[in-house]
Amino acid sequence: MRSTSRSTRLTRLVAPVVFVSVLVAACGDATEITVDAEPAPSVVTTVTEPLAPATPPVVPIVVADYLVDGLPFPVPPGAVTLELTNNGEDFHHLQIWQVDDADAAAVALEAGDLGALQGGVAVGGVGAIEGFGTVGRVSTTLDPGEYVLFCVIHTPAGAHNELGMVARLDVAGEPIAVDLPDTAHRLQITPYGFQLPEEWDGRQPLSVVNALEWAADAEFLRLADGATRDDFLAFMDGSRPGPPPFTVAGGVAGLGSNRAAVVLDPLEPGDYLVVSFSPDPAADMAPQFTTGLLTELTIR
Ligand SMILES: [Cu+2]
Repeated sequence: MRSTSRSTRLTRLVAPVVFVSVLVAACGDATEITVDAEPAPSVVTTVTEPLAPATPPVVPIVVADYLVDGLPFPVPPGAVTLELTNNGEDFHHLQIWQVDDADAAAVALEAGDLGALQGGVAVGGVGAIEGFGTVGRVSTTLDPGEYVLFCVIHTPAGAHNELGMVARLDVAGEPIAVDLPDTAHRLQITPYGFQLPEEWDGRQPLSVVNALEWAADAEFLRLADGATRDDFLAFMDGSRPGPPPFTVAGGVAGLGSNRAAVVLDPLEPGDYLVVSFSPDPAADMAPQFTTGLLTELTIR
């Protein structure tokens, strides 16, 4: 089976990369990580050197149709950069929630029970991306504990969590003293809608702050030529047949109340929608894009 062999291959491929990237980032240089690097003793010794300033360590997560590759060892607490690689043909995002019992939550998610997340904390994953090999990067802060990584996108193939796109992540060990990347640009999620940054040209890192009392997301959808916000709404309610009138372009997946995350990837010039797909507890759990979290954004 294609998915099984790919899973095995990715696990082998990714494991040493993760190890090296976390260690290397801890000593202040998270720029280039190569696949054939091995966690050699010389790398380990450099961790103790007090090099600064540090950037958040990179935590690479690979997804495909329809799996999420988990990490075989804990990630240190603190600021991290989640680096999502979509090695599938469908589009996928990376939701990351802190929960009391990651194994129980994973079983429930695979059974289609999102109630398992209640009482957990959405910490800001990577918004949906598409195109084989596409990468999306979001910096966020992880406290020690258990997490589930998953995709809840529905496409004609089904609900991706029910197709197996669930994995666990443990955060433990010595904290790494780094902050989220500095940004001059901020997108706020407020009770009155998205408050867009005033002078952002799409090329610099963007801080996303959720000022709501519940989780929300801020995903970027690039509209197809001539498509409008109404075409998006018609597609979502099923009244517009055919392919999506947009492509997905990253952003921040579920982000809990009063939390911040930083989108690192630039947006190409074009017409976008900023959308929250999260359920609205103040409106019978209707998707938030139907209750105010839907805004147009043009990048020139
Ligand atoms: Cu998916």
